[in-house]
Amino acid sequence: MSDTTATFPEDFLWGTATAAYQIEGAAREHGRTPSIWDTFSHTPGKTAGGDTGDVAVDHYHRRTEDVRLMAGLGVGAYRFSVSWPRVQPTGRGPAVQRGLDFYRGLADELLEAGIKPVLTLYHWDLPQELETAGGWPERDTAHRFADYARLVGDALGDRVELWTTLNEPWCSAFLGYAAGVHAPGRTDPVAALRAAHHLNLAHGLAVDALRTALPARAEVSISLNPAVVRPRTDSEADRDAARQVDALATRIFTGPMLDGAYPPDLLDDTARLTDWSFVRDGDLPLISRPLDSIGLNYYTPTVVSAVSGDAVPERADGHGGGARSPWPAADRIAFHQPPGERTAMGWTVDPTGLTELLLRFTADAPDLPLYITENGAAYDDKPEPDGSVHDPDRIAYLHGHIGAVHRAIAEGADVRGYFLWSLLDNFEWAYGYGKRFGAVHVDYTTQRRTPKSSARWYADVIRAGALPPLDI
Ligand code: IFM
Repeated sequence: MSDTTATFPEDFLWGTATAAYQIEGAAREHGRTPSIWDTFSHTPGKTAGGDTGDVAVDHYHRRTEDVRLMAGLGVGAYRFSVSWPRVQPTGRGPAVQRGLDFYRGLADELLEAGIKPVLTLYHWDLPQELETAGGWPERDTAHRFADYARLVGDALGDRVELWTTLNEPWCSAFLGYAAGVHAPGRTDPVAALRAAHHLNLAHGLAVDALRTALPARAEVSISLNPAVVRPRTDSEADRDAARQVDALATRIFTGPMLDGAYPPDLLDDTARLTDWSFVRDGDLPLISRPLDSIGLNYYTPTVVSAVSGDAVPERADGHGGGARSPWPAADRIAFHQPPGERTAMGWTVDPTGLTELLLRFTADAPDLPLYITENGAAYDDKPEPDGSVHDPDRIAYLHGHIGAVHRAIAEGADVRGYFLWSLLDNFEWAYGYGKRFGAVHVDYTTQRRTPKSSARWYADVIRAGALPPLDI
């Protein structure tokens, strides 16, 4: 760990991030209809303790308090997502004004507090009716998403300058449709590949819809969670396993988005499952519409090896280790827990992966500015008797990773901002409320918010625009 101060560019954007279903609650208010996550979390056995987002951290009713909290921390930007079924119930037809008003009000409060609103259109809460009609494996869902993008663009284009189409489409496609550990809980690898393509198409169509709806100054982006894949050994077989996982995790999105084509090795690797005939003429030019920046979410690296013979491959890929794999056609690949300290998610702490990721995208997309749109860690934070919450592990994690961003900038990466995941403790999907990612602690009984030591530490970093030597 370096002990010299790392200074960031003056206009570097320091932010925090959340997502609608994880924080809002108010699941049935003002015309909101169920999303796939409402259905999934209400299905017995799908989430830890049967937790749901019905109430979450009640942000829908505490928005003003939460904006005040952020203002107190001095954050320059707030990345939030819009709940599709709140603004366009059932995923079709006209918008509900009250739903849009919630986000217009949020953006206004942020702007008044000097905080830049950063809007994500889709953070996994597909309207259930669209899933019932086939969900992301069906092409029509991409067109429904474009209509929704237009509605939101029209309503918030005057207030929001930085737009993200999808958050982590890998999770939507592969955790949702192959592994079944996320909503909608399907376990069909071909459906997952179809979903990935239709998410790509949805992104491209939404970019067009947003360009029509938004003023020219608006920036349009996407948040990906590329895997930083490392072969366990330098053997050819392990390196090939890493190549295969890289194609399934990252290039399945960046290929069509940045280069206008699916990687040939991905098509070969998955050929025994599908001929990809769901990709139609004209799709790829749409998917590769120019972007203004790329958002990257990073938590931990992935270590893989090739498995020979009949051995059952280890599946420590950090995605719940469910019975079904999220990796189509990769059944002879083992996923290993990287060595080192772990967070409460069991994810190994390794900031070097973040520098590596930023430099890879600098090489692959040299003209596109980058943002870290998510980075952070869950720990078992417990309030002290006086109510304060001390989380030195999270401070160390953030210190290491913000340092890794600084290193990447020093090596030439054009990184414009960093968004800490997450502002608040919240509903951590299938893990429920047991995993706390917040810089601000939430007492789930009283909904009381208490900034943890890491929040105060982050506020100091923001104020200084620099990373101080680690002193905890
Ligand atoms: O909580 C999630 C978030 O919704 C998406 N990215 C990863 C986070 C931690 O698991």
